[in-house]
Amino acid sequence: MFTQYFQCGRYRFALDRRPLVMGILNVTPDSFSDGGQHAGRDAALRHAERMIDEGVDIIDIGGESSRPGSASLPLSEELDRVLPVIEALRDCGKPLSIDTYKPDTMRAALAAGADLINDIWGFRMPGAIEAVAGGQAGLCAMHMQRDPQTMQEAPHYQDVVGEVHAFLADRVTALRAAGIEDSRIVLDPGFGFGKTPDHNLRLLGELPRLSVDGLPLLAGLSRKSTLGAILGGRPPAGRIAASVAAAVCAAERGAYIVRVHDVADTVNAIRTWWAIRQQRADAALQP
Ligand code: 9MG
Repeated sequence: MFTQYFQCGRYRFALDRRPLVMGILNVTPDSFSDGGQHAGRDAALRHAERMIDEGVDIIDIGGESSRPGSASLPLSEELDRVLPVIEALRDCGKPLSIDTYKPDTMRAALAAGADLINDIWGFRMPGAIEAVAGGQAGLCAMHMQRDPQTMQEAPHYQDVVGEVHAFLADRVTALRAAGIEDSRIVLDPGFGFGKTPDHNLRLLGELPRLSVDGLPLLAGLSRKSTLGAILGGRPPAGRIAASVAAAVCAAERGAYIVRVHDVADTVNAIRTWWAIRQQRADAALQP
């Protein structure tokens, strides 16, 4: 049961390496933090190239916004946005993640060359587990209370850490029941998905308790509103230092993947933190 590596499609990462930096590549005209500037294939590809130069480890491609209040995108539109980007980046040398909860998009993305399925619904949609069960793709199962349209309407928990952990344990059971190996699974508490700032800070503080059987954790706090709240209402573009600090805090608490907008700053911070932790300057240079 205990796994030593994370299988991410064509790539395999040791679990004792420095945390991986997942760069966000939104192919959505209404993205809350980049103002839609990467909409369209060519702009997305330029952004991906820049992230690769900056040292990204995984590229997370998303066609549908999941910001609070956002509505779902028709399947055909999601496919039109993400498939050309996956096809163009397939041989870029980095694992490609697809941010989707739709089983049909999962299948098409895997056929086009995606290495990881990042599902904010935690593979709860009918047919989602069946779509990903075969093969070697990594699977990120995230916690969300309610759905993106309603999740920030007074989120409530008796015990946020216990409830999120129980949810993640349930998803692990469902994935294992479909024959999926532990080495393919990553778990995510879903910062900002049906949580107040205090819920998010509690989850971050207690992150080590959220893993299930030592499975790796992904943390996504980049530019999120909790950081805006901490900074007295700063807009997303003013949350970069806070995002980097949150990524390092998450790494310190055991996150194996941090999902971020600001790749260069996060890679530098994570490498520096890792070198300090390893007490070896050359640790920062390792991939
Ligand atoms: C798509 N997306 C937006 N925020 C996210 C987060 O925190 N985790 C994961 N896995 N995906 C996210």
